[in-house]
Amino acid sequence: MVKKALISGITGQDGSYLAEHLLGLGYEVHGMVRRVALEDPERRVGRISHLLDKIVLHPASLESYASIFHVISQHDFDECYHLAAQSFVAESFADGFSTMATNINGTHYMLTALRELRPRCRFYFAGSSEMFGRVKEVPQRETTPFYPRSPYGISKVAGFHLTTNYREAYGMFCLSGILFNHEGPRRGFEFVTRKITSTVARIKFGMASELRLGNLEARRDWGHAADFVRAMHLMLQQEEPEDFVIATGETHSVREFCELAFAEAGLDYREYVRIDEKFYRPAEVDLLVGDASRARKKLNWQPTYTFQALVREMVQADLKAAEQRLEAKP
Ligand code: G4F
Repeated sequence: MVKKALISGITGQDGSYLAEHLLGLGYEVHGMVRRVALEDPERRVGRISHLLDKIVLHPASLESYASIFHVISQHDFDECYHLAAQSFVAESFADGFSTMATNINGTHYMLTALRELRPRCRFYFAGSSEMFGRVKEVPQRETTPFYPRSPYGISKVAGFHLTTNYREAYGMFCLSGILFNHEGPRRGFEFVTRKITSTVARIKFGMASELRLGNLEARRDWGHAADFVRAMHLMLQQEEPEDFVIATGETHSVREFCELAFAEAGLDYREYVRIDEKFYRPAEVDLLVGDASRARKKLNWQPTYTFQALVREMVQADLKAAEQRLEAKP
């Protein structure tokens, strides 16, 4: 029997890679999309434009329980991947109220509707390394206590506990993936990796002269999103629901990312990168590095991309896109 999967946040970086992966495994893939996106597909569903004739999109919003309930009532879903969220940490400092409301209520609505309508549907919650925040141990693993440092991190801790509670209180197959940073050419431009690689390309083609960044010494465990979505699927295939940390186990600074990315385009980052206080955060997460040994052992998962290969792919994709934009100009 063909399995049916529902993905919230299908238009995002992870949603698009996950949809491709599940289609490749023979799934029937459904996605929840905001109505505004459906009305403006060219601009808002770009990452899945190549999949539109293979997937089913449903209008729904994380702010509306009724819309989520309606989507879930339509099909007998086997698996639900809840990826939709306000996911930009800096924005959560600017507007903590809407981040908390959307992320916490959205997760609660998904779980409640599933419990009501599809209690046998397996549920994946997109947890985050931001839940570890001011880290209590290095590297961080499933048993490391949480200490979130942003409204976004706090909202993810709440989502994590909601997911655990539905598993324990109602016996549902619910789990959280605690994913460390994962990037790729489809990453949003507001996140530091894509901000760097897209600006490198603009500098290379004379469309920008500098790159303004905040904390260059912040360190992250950066993997590739295509590797990480494989782990999401594997988690839901376990016999018993259990949470997993997904990470590469390597940590690099924003400065190192800059150095490699500029070098990939034949440039020296020191000539272009300027520090701008505006991009510093009120509270920072300085050293995130994950221990994914549970996933390696139980899911037989491991990343295929090295840090260098990730940076190279992102820079090359942005160089190509910038060149095409230049050629398209009259
Ligand atoms: O790329 P970032 O904005 O990602 P961050 O905050 O680590 O969060 C991302 O990864 C999490 C873990 O998977 C997700 F939960 C979350 O949704 C998101 O996908 O920032 C990375 C680091 C930070 O320390 C930031 O202070 O880069 C530093 N940074 C320095 N200058 C900057 C900048 N970040 C951004 N976005 N822009 C800058 O100019």
